[in-house]
Amino acid sequence: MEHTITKILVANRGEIALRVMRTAREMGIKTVAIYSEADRRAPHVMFADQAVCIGPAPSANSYLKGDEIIRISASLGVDAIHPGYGFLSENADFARNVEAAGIIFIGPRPHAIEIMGDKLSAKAAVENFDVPLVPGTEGEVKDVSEALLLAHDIGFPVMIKASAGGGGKGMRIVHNPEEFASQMQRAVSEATNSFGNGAVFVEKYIQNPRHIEIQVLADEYGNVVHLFERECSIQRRHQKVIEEAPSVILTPELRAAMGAAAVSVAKACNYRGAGTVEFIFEPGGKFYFLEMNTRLQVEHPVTEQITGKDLVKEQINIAKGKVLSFTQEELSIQGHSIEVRVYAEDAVANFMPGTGVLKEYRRPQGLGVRVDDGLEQGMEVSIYYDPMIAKLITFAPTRDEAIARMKRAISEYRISGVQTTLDFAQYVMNHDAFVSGKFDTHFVQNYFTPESLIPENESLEALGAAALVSMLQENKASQKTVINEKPSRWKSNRG
Ligand code: MV4
Repeated sequence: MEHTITKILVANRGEIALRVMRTAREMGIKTVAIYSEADRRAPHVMFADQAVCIGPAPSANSYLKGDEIIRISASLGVDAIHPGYGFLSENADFARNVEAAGIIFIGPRPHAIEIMGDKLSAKAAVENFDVPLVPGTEGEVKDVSEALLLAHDIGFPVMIKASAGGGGKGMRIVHNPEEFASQMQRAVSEATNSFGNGAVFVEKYIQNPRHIEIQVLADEYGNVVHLFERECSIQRRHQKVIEEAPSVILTPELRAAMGAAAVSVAKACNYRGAGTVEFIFEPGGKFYFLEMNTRLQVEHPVTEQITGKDLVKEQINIAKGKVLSFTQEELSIQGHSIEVRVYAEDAVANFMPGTGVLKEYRRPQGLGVRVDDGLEQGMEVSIYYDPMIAKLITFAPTRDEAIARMKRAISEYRISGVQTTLDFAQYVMNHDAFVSGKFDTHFVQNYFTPESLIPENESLEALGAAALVSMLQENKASQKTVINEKPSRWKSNRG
């Protein structure tokens, strides 16, 4: 059945709210923004056709007030709610309440959100669908000595994972049998405290994997396609920092096999909408399903660049009840795309989040450069929300050209008032391991130290600790200066 959508409320803020509204407008759909008191003048509010303040800055009092958002939607004649990512996007109860109010939830069915929200139920769901799983326990392990026997069978090192965890939360690596019992006890109590669900399971620990995910789209009628992979191995403490598509490591055969596995995962939970199936990829070419993210992801633009598809438009058309307008065979990869997440963090100070006013904010432009952001010059990066300021995306015919374009775009970006991770991203773009494509999820840990961002002729050894301190202070002070002189290589975007 087809539904009409003439007005969408975007239950989110920042770059993703703007991203969704842009497509809605292109489709002739009216937009409603919700905003917190801290976001009164935010670009997503200015862009929307209507905007409603829903409370004070803390998310719990504003962007997470699901029932309030539904009430506002009903009162404004909203046909559909787009949740973006984060906040309410993977909340099955919210999705259920939206639909119960007679409003379309632009996303999967609540049932699929629930199944994929729990790792054990996700594994159980895909069991009969020919999806490769990391060797491990059949389901939950409760008895420690029984679990230890299973761990021996699996072979050390193993990983203990909380079923209710996700995105790296509630995981423990166990290298030898002696530490197994204590680690398992800690894992269970941690899971109980953090998630209210102490269920854990054990898997073989894959030592040096790459993190590769597949974008899928599914319509109401069981048609499912994949839009190839995103390489997300460059991350720090489970926070992705640089993503790209396609991955240098995949052959057409592996790509087709991972794509087919991802489609199977979607079919296993009767998926609808846009979703992402996460895999770990072992050196040698084996890959294993980890989890499915039942939302539009931060890094979706790189997929849009290489496929030419607007993923938000596809989401909306699926929500309208339309049949997918293309088949798998009609999809192909054109060119290469890289995304750098620009965080208000100080990479030199262990990526400490910073706050402050964007004194100067000038985006790079030009061929093959896309900036998805949600702030303007003069606005404040506050403590209340995610420190991601922007996503800088480049697109070019080849990977080398996409890297060159990214280096150019980073050097063109002007941000002062807050420290950003742009210089860190430039470091990665220049690193042999990144350029050659020979990297894994340990890239940051293996290659990055604060000294990486200090020009070679001023290395730590040469400077001594006292000199380093004064140099860092100088660096801080330079935040307040207008850039007109040519700063040194790595400092160029630090102030
Ligand atoms: C793993 C793994 C290795 N072996 N599971 C990380 C996030 C969550 N989706 C699952 N994750 C992983 N699960 C097994 N059996 C490696 C990761 C992993 C990772 C682990 C440590 C440090 C960085 C990582 C980055 C991506 C994935």
